[in-house]
Amino acid sequence: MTNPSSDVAERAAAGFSAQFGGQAAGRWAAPGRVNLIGEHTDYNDGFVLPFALPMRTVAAADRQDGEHWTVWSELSGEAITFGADDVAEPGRVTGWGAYVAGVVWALREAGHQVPGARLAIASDVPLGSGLSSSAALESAVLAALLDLGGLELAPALQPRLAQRAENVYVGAPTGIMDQSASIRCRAGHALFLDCRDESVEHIPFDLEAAGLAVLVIDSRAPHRHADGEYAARRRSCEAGASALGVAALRDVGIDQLDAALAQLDDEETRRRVRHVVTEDQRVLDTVALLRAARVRDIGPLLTASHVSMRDDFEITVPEVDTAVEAALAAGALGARMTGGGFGGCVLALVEADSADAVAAAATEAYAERGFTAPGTVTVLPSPGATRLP
Ligand code: GAF
Repeated sequence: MTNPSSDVAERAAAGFSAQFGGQAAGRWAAPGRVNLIGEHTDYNDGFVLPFALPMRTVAAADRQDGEHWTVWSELSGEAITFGADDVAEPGRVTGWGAYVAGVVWALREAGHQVPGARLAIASDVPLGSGLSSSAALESAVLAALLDLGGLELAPALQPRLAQRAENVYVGAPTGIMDQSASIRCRAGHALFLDCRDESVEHIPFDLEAAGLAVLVIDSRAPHRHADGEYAARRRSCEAGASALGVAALRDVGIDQLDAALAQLDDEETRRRVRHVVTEDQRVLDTVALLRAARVRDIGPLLTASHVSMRDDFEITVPEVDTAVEAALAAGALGARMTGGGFGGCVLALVEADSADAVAAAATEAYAERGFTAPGTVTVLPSPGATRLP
């Protein structure tokens, strides 16, 4: 993983000039995220607590005549153009361009007059690491198109639109967390999101004041059937809710968990339900501790979340478990996988002065097991999507 670079905005602007000539009308940035706690709860109408990363995706853009969108990406090194026919229905643009076309499609479907545009995209959000590079791309493009077109869409309504781009146009059945984090997070805070009504509370998460750091360890594990397994977990949760006669697993309170589990015949469904119900409670407990400025005390909740993902939800892989175990053995206050699973990143809450030692311990544990060396970086809660000056 690269360290957050400050020049991603300059790269987008320079890419715009090189590709299209002239200056972009503006630059819009949207971050990736880590989820502090609350995994696979969003599509169960539950609670999540992500914060935005300093790594972000930037779109340098201006309008162009007609219903044409031309998008250059630093990563692919190529420009694609699509028109009104391509956004008339989902699926016509594929690959990375689908995330951009999907936003245009979703805006038009919601009745907005989307201006034609030229966009140059640069990003330092790592791809395929479970840090929401897709949501960052969607959110940066959405911010650019809204501003360029003078379109009115309240920030609280933007995540749902970006999620529709991903769910319907791209075809990935993800929840509302990642787009909400990219658009609605604030610097120095975690975003406590109720995924049922999308109400939010910005919870102070001042790591520096507490003498703490969040270390993100990129497991570099190859994603193993992540899309199919994610969809399978959703189906299990829906089956559990249906068997229990509730609209969503959010409706099973922690006090009702034992009774609910006793009603379920299938052992796998029982474990999936137990993860979601206990994870919702861990989010609420974490929020209560953070409100009381007891940041260190959230460590055991983070680790309990990991154990639940490993044993009940079964979405971890050996590289991820190794990173968590090594971090804890080296003195981390808590550690867990973050994101959808089957690879991706681990976050460890550490004393600020022990971040290097915990990172070194993870690297050593990987070497002992013959895994590709992990990426390590410390991160601070950063701002959500914004137009850059
Ligand atoms: C992925 C999804 F995109 C989110 O909606 C969420 O379900 C997460 O996995 C698991 O918590 O990031």
